Amino acid sequence: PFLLNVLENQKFLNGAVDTYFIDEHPQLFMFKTSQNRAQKLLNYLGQVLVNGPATPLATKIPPSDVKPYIPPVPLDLSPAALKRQELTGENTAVKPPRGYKQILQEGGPEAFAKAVRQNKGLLLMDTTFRDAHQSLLATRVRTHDLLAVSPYVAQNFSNLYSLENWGGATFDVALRFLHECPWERLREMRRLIPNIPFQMLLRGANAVGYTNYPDNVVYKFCEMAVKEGMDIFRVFDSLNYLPNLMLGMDAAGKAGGVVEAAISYTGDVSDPKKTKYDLKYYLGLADELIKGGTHVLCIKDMAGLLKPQAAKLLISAIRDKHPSTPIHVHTHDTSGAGVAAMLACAEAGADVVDAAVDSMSGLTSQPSLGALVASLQATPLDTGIPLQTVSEYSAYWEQARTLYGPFECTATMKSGNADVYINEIPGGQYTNLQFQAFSLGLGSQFEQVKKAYREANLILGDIIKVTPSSKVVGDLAQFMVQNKLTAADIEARAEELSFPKSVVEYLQGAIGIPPGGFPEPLRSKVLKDMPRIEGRPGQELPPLDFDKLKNEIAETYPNITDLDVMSAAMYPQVANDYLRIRDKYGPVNLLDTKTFLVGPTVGETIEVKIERGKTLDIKTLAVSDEMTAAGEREVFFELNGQLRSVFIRDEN
Ligand code: 3PY
Ligand code: ZN
Repeated sequence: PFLLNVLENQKFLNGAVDTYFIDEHPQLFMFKTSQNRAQKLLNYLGQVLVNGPATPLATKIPPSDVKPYIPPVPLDLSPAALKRQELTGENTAVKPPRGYKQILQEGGPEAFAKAVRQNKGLLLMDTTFRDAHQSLLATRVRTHDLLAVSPYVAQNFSNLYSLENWGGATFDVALRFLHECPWERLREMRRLIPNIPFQMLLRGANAVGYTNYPDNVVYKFCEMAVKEGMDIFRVFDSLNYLPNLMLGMDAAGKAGGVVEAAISYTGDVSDPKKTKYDLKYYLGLADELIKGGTHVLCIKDMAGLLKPQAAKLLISAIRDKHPSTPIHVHTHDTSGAGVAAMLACAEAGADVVDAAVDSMSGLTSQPSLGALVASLQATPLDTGIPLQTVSEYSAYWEQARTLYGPFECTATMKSGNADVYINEIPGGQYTNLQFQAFSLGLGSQFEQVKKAYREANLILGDIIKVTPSSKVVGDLAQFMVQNKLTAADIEARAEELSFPKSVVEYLQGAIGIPPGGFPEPLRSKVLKDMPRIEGRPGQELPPLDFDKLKNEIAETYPNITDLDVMSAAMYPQVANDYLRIRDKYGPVNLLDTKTFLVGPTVGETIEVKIERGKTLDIKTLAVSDEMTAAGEREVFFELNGQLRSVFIRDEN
């Protein structure tokens, strides 16, 4: 029968729908399966079979053959739901329990913050969908594997403060390496998890990039994120530079989001000898952020430097001074002291702490969710989450993680390392630097890089280190190791050395002004008469003309959406490559992870859910040994029982 689809539905077009709209009107989402898309996917499979992985793999560990067991959720067996199932082929879970998302929807950010503050037990943010895999698996976890367990999360974790599932490096990596749309990921997670607030990491004026954007880009980005389902914006600046922080906070707040302004933590407040970043510094910053209207205050310990004793001092001091502001603490477990530190935070008055599900926790990721839940059971801070539930969730990730062997940090990292208190390298960067050192075949180089990182930090003025300032320090450290330069060499030869671009730009003021100002005489020696940026870098930038950008891209890709345009505003080249690949290979995000990474196995059949209720069965039959005159190989498939073949240029 002819069915009108959603693009012709007035209610939908007016935006007057909630997340249940899709479930209640499945017929509106029936589009004709595009033969074209199936053909494009065959081209992708052929390409990987003939020429190898289309995305770079980092380790020698292959993706496992496992189909992760997905813990079941209770199904809705009402006649209406069964009808929906018949139409879409998709099982419908019962409506998940109410969560903080509903409190937010009904009362707005202030009511949400109040409810969080009034909660008796410790609340948790689950980082499994973002920071955990950013730290352990090079941010490579795909939408496919996130969505598979999303209904379980919605049913069983309704008392989470939030699920961190977007922002940070996920935006870039989704487009660049996974060839999938980060916006689509957000929208689909929202559809399956209507009850838990979603949280993202916003790099202040750097949004989800590595550079400053014009203000209108940051505002529009936040607006679009809220529209697609984002709730809480953890806003930080890599130098704790207030004007950048305030810009991000204002953008998140104006978009209707919960503002969670973050103080990036470095140094050690429990060490009286470390005076640059002392209690007074952090309390002053907390005052400013609260005065600036943050709904929740975050302590962002991106390297995992907040020792239990320091946590007690810092959190209780902020708690005393600001009794009504919720406090949320983020950390990494690099040293192994993460659980102890988060328990100390909870006892000192923090409302929320971050954790990753057990099988995705530890090392440079967040401390274990199960360990925290178990430690607080039957105490006044009980999280209310059953350990058995955590364990089922963890079992899913334990298996799903094996699909990402090619990005597994444990290929080189075997344990936590308390030397992070000396080098202060943030979690994600720690893993990256180790990978790089080992891939050069020089494990011992990592020791040198860590030492150089510490020196580079001091040369640059002992700065806060988190994206993008951490890259500046990392680049200088690599430069020192490669050129065998000591701190004394840098000082003596600053005028003649050709420093990495990021270092020069940092000294110019391109990412903001560090606490205590720029290091002199280094700055003057390096910059000489180069221009310097005074004040907030983004202030100088002319607004981006989105219409113009859209028209430019539409010349090549006529079907481009406003979301694609925003991706292009963030990452021009990366987004362009993504659009090219999408145009050529279709929805590769729908392939299972092993197939996506290393291609299908000859003789086997894979299932691809191309849309709700429509599945493609693709059997890979053979790759021809012969090459055509044009240098192509023919790859044979059976697509839903019909023989198909594609010609792929052999690039070997
Ligand atoms: C990011 O900016 O991606 C981070 O995770 C910083 O901690
Ligand atoms: Zn982090």
